[in-house]
Amino acid sequence: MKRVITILTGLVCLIAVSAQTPGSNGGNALRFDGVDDAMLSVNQQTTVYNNFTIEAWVNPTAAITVYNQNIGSTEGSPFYGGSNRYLIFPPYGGYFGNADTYASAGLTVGNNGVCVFEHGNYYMPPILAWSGIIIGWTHIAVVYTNRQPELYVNGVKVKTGLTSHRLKVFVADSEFGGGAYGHYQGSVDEIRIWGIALSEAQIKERMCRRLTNTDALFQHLINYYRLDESAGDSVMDYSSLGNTAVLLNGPVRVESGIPADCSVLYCTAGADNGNKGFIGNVAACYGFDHSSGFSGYADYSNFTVTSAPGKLIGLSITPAYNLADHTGLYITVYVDWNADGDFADAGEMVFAPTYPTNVKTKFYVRVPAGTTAGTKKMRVTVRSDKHAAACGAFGFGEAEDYSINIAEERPGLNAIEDEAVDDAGKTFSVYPNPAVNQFVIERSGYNELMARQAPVQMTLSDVHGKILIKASLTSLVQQFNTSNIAPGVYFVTIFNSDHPVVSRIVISR
Ligand SMILES: [Ca+2]
Ligand SMILES: [Ca+2]
Ligand SMILES: [Ca+2]
Repeated sequence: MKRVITILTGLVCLIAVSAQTPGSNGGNALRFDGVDDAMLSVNQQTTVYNNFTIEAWVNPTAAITVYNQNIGSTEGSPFYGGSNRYLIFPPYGGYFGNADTYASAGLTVGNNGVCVFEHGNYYMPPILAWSGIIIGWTHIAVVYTNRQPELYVNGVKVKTGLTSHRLKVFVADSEFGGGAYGHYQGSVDEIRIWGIALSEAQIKERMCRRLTNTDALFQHLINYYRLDESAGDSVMDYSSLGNTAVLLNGPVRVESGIPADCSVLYCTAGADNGNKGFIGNVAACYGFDHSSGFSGYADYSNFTVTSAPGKLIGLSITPAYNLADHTGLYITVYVDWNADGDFADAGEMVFAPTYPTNVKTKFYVRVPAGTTAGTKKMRVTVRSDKHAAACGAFGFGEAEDYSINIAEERPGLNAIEDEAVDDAGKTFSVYPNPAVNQFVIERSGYNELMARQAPVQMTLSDVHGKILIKASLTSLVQQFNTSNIAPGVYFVTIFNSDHPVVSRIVISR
């Protein structure tokens, strides 16, 4: 049972959910079933090697095996029993003249990463391997420069591969969707293969729009599949080479999910394991109250809370568990206040309690003065071992994205209610009671930064006045270990402002 020492005055929430539909500017796309669907070009280029670029928009729905990258194995072949789902399968090096000194390069793509494989005689190593979250439509580009691949995700370089020992590494541009060594599962759109190594700027500048023959680099395109056809068994190549491709075993035409507004594309983030806890609920006063299971990463940006510059937003995050391992989760919340596509600007980490927690955690975020109107992305993360960065994959935990809409005036609230929210900082809860091996003191009404800057002291004492625990409350939610304290009646004293408040707590086993 939860005991409230003083009465909470603020945090009056009304819940309303608004939804917005993401747009698309990609026309049609193709979805491969991961079993036998494929798309074969009539030509495989034999003059493009060592420097080239493969890029596409992908939305994979199955995992791949992400190996440790190396330059000497045959892990891309079926012998190892891994799950190699080839978005583009690399033909055997012998096709280009010499299987021992040549290779070609293709890639596997899953919702957990990307591997680039080279293929020659007893040679099929993952020369680049990246573990990361790819959920929802995502742009990927593999750039080979002097036989060394680099991977870009949403226009940002995320991994550098090893330099090939092969004399020539040819681009793979004929077997899309995979083959005997494993099939890609998921959707794909805007496949472009270039005979040159594109720079990051060149990728970013082109990834979010269709290309025409007026593009300054158009002459270097050797395959360009828009995949916009609505029927038929072939797809057109919009490069000057006319490498028409035919569809095998019925890839399905679906609506593309290339974002309508590509000016702001976010880094990916998320975890691959929820067994040490995940995000069970995120709620925003006057906004939404959203529960979910474990998905590693999930985009809930259709859930929106509206606020205004200088105003507070009341939020809560509740960890959830499938297993008994409740060792606690570090909560970290980011907001891209200036909407420039990152969470790296000053003040964009808005909440990061220093202690891991198992319990519902309430806090307030104040919208910076001068924040422009419009939708801002909020990224909520929990991680078992430390605070999660805003970008990148991590092991145990979860990441979820939500939206904050900034209006000129916050609807439904006035200044008096804001003051009430600030006053709520004198509220402390001690629970559970009775406690077994731990109890928690939860402090409401302040954001985490204010809690750190204005710590208060607490003691746990027995009926004779002997102090057993003495600590500073420097976080909104703080746990105390009672496993070494004998069962009995105790008193928690919190020295808040002028007068201490005392709560009776029972420890029982
Ligand atoms: Ca398309
Ligand atoms: Ca979740
Ligand atoms: Ca930013």
